[in-house]
Amino acid sequence: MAKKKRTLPKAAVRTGSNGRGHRAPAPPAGKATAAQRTYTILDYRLENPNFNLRQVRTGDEVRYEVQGDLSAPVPPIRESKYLSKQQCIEIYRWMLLNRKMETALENLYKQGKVIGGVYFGLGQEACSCASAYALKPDEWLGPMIRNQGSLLVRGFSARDIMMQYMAKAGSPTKGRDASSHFGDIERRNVVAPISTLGDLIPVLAGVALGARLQGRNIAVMTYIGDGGQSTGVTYEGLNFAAVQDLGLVLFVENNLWGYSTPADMQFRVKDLAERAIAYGIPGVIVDGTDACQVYDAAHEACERARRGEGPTLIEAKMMRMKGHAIHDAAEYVPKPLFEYWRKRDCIARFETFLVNVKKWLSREENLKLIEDVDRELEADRDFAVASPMPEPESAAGGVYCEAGCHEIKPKYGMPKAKMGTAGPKRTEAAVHLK
Ligand SMILES: Cc1ncc(C[n+]2csc(CCOP(=O)(O)OP(=O)(O)O)c2C)c(N)n1
Ligand SMILES: [Mg+2]
Repeated sequence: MAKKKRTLPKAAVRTGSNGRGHRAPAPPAGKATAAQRTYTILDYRLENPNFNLRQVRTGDEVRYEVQGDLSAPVPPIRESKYLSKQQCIEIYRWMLLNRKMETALENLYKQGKVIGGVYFGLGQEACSCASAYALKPDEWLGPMIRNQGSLLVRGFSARDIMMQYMAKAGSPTKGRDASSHFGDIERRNVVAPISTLGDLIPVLAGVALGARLQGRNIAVMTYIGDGGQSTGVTYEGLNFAAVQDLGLVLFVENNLWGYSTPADMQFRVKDLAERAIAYGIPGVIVDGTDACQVYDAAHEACERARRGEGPTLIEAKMMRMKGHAIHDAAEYVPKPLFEYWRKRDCIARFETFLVNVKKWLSREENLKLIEDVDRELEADRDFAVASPMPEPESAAGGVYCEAGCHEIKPKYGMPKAKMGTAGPKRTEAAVHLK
């Protein structure tokens, strides 16, 4: 297993990738001195991309150029330490369903059948599917908008997701909300995505705390982008999870863009996994286009969570292969960058791994599996298209929680808290203002 040692001063002297970089005085060449500490970031990748983006201004025009080497050969899939043949094939199937469902959604949008926009996780299917696959059914997931594959793994069908995008009466929110803004706290243990970036992190930490109060250490998983990780609430939520040893598995999905802002203009650390050092928790880097690496890191983080040892930050490096949403043609992305990452397509590489390298799927079995996914999807799409829109009279129902509309019960047992006998506690303010 590749281990990367990095001293903090070394990270601090990294020159900014777009020429704006700070230059702290370089430490003496050679070994770290006694005054320098060394931290370890586990790096599962089989390649270390060596390029960055530079902003170029010509008059009013701003564009980005890639600097560095884009010619490196495509790495193989790293064999999993934990996944069986059958589990690998299952993850591959989820990834296919994820991609094909999004292609179907794009077509539905172009036919005018979608209400609102469509968000894509193109190129990120390995990260969504293999991460959620590491959770147990009674653990919790908080997906973001690109993690539609995670929703499939947690038990939502492509039909649910397509109906949601079309605001149909039978969709998870019965036409009340658009895109992937839905969850299921009763059966599937999925917290709905929260638009304000980072807010899912303290919420999921709270879920882990709730489970602990009920006597269980569970793994809870959520995601944040390279852009969203800059928010204050990311720090607050992860720091809270760290000091409370809560089983949060945070995937930082570094897909190189936040809207049209390149990652190189979003942060100065070389790898976002380095942020883990400041929280006092493990930081791991994976190739987000390699399902086996994603699963292994997620599995190890979930096991740590179940042992009650606290959170893990996993940085998954990949590329957002479309614009922010369907309205965005991503013209600002340099074409060679797309070409580089297209060669690293997570599905094509996993397919090669399963069919040619491991020979766990014959060509015929693979074709049958793909046909099977197509058939499932077509049936779901036809059902979704034919299903009715909500009745206008129902619009005001189910928006606010009415008394008794749903009961929130402890999932794992009664909270282990003692009831006091001294009556209500006096507030601090009451004491001070006396
Ligand atoms: C706190 C907050 N700031 C800004 C936004 C607007 N916003 C929505 S998505 C987005 C870009 C997010 O980029 P990133 O976190 O890298 O995720 P990606 O879209 O690449 O998956 C922004 C700025 C928001 N939703 N919440
Ligand atoms: Mg991003």
